[in-house]
Amino acid sequence: MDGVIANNPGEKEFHQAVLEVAEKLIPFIEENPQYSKLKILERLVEPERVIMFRVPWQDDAGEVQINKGYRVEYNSAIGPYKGGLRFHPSVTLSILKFLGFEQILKNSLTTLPMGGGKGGSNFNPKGKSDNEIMRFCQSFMSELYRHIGPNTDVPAGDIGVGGKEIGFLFGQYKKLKNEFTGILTGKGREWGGSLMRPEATGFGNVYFAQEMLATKGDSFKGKTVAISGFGNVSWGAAIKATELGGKVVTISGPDGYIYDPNGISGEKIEYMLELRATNNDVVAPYAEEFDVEFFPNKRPWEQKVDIALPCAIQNELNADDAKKLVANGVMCVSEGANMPCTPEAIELFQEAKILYGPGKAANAGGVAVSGLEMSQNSLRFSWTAEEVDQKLQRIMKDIHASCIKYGTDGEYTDYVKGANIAGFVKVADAMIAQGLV
Ligand code: NDP
Ligand code: 2IT
Repeated sequence: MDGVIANNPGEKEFHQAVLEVAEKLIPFIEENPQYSKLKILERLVEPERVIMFRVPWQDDAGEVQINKGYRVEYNSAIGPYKGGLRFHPSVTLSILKFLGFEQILKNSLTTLPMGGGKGGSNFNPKGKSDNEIMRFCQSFMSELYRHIGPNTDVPAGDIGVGGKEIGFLFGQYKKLKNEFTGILTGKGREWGGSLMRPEATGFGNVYFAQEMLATKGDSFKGKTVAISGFGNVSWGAAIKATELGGKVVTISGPDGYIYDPNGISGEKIEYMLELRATNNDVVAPYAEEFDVEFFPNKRPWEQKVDIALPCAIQNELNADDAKKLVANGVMCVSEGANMPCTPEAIELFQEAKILYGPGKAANAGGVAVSGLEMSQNSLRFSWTAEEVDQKLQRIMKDIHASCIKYGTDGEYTDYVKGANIAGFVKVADAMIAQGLV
């Protein structure tokens, strides 16, 4: 860790992500000296390539705006670089390196041939018109296009990048290259997208939680569920948790959270899509629309629930939140977002021996269906929604089984340890086989 901190000064989110992995991996590496001898972990923390570029664009008032653009091509040992693009004002190199590093192990866990990468911009979509978003996306792709390709690097969505942005990015790539290829995933279903990709992360997260609950002979039926965020992942999680008999009582935004004691289901879930499409960054209008309570500047974790699904952003659930959840008898926490729980919160969950699924395992369903989209594009074929959903369920079961295999000690499964070791072994063995490159 001293080396990582010295070589990547000030990148605190990146340090946090590496520490979480290193803590669990180092004892395993010590027992398997082929990994330490060839310095696999030391090589893994260093991205293969980092691209940083200028993104100039013009707003509706004719003013010139300049943002930073990035793509971290982290590791290609088991497949082309793969991972989302995040457009959010908080984006820095540290955030994208933490996400790219996690993505290597997550993609390995999916069982599909995908390396790890992540990119994005500090562009703030809040309050922007569709024309502004389009001009921004075109400018972003005018540089990115030369670094990506269906066998090189295949970006997708993340915070602030959904179907609309993927469309604008794809259109610009196609125009510059004169090629219709599967260069991005999360495309529209009419032009090469996979059915179920929008739902995949949230559904996958609930499938993973369902597997964890099954180890205790339990399920979502009759359980109360707190979800944070109101974006793509939260939406999918709310649909599936409700379908399996759970009652979702919260969603949240940067402005606070709403508590709906009757459960967020049916048209209320569809309303989340409207909220997201306004680009307004708030969840409060839900409270007015459905006459429920809004808690400004608070997080949903203070409510008494059986299951918590953090689906918004990194470090959104800290030790105080974890204490409240545990005191209120939470039995399962499954991360839809990447690194939403702080290290102190994770420790509290594990001490209390509750079921805790880390993002790299629990939210891998999104990138897994992206991998299936790549396969469909290569085949020039498309599977039905049922076929994709079945494959997704199979993959989430397999990821859960890998976590059990590497993370169980006696009665308790440490899913963090399980996910980190299982994800690492495949990448490490591929790196050894491919020599010092
Ligand atoms: P979206 O942009 O669709 O949604 C993110 C949501 O969270 C937005 O509504 C956002 O509002 C809100 N949000 C931001 N900050 C906070 C906060 N502090 N408290 C509460 N809500 C907040 O993104 P996604 O749903 O795609 O991504 C959510 C998380 O899931 C991210 O951590 C992402 O990395 C992860 N993830 C996404 C996958 C995908 O396929 N999309 C796959 C795997 C993981 P606003 O944007 O207005 O700030
Ligand atoms: O964090 C993630 O796994 C994603 N944002 C999805 C990446 C992808 O390539 O689908």
